[in-house]
Amino acid sequence: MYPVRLGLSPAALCLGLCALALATPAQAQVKPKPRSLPIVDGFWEGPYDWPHASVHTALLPTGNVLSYAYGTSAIDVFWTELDATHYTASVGYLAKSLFCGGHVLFADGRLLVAGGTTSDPTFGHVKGPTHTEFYDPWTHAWSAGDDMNHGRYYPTLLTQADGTVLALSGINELGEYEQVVERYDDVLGWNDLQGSELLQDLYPRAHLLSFGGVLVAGPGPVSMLFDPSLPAWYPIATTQSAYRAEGCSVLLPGATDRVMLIGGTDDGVIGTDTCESIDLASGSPSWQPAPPMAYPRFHHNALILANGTVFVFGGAEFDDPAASVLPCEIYFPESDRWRTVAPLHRARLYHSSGVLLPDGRVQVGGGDGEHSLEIYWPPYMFRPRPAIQNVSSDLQYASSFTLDLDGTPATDIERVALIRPVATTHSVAMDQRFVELPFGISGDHQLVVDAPANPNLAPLGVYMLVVIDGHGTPSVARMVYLD
Ligand SMILES: [Cu+2]
Repeated sequence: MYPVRLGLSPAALCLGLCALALATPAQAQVKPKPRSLPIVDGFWEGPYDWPHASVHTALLPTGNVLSYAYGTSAIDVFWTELDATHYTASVGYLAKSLFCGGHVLFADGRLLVAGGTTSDPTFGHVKGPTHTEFYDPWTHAWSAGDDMNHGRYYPTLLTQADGTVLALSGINELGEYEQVVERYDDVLGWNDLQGSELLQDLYPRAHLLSFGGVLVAGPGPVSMLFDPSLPAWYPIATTQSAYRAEGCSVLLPGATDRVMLIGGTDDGVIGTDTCESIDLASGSPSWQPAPPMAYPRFHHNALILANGTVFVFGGAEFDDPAASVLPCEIYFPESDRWRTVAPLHRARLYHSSGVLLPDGRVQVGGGDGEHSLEIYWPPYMFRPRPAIQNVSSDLQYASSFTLDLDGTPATDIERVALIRPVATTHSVAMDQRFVELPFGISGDHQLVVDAPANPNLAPLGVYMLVVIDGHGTPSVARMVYLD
């Protein structure tokens, strides 16, 4: 491993930008033309040169960010761990090719990576290995996990209520679509769910719902509901768009079991700006049109921000790098509207990824051949922010806990939420969820908060805890463990 150092510290940057923001209202009177301000549109920091294209990016419980890519052989595969606070990175090599595998933060805080690719990606990678690896964020070391029963290239991993992990789909070791769903349990290892066979798309858009069912929302048009306890599959609804390949699917904040599909491509050539959503809590769920984005996109990513809005970056309007979409967009679930925000510095297309950081910024990297990293500062980074002074880092299901605020009046707080750290690749943010918690005021600067009672709403494991004020401004997150 060797260290990498980036140029600019967040503190120095904030000082510069805050000065810019403060200087502006007076200028606005003589210059009414709309202009981009960080406090309105956010700000993209960077780009920084990076040792690899970040095909896979995962937030770790330490607050550091792990990313990795591909190489011409397994020993060529770089990984990096970035300390996004101090802007230092460690770089190493993977023992196995985990490129195009699946990943989630396991319940114990290690990153579980399953599958990958067995052959040189430049010559077509058509077989999936059975191997799995764990990355330990505290020792910065990889170790081999149990082999799956089936090889998987382009699988999705999804954490269940009890912290076990499902592996869905992927191309197996024979080069065929793997139809069996298997489950990882750290005592029992990997086991097939007998009777779970279903031919699925690669990297299925899977979401755990409040009643324990799993919605697989494409990218194909027929949305399936999977009951892992039986197991059994049921067709639940058909999308209005035929196909949403390379599009995104988000379990929406501010609702239970509401999922939105964002963009994608039906033919692999032309992207769509259309979106649609489904409410699985309704009696007869069906896909309904949602407001379109300002730009058609595929190969984009959609990440839940710290204030419960949905940030979309990257992608292209059609299959040409010249058609890259640099402007980004934020969806506001409460008002059901999109807003276009600051443009990326670099195109973020196929094999790009990103994660929400604990301080509320978004780290973005990759795209094939794009050896760079840039960091989005959402508009809330430039507003006065509420702050958490003290909270237990170990939360228990169905119990309340006190949360002390640092100077922020308790009456300013409108929402308290747990945000699951994500691992992203191929437009899929595995395990992404934003869980709102009921709370009351127990002092001038103190809240009493109810931890989730239903583990399907918040599976066992690590979360970022945030408080959000009436302006939609979130605090810096505290990492907590829910069990
Ligand atoms: Cu790939």
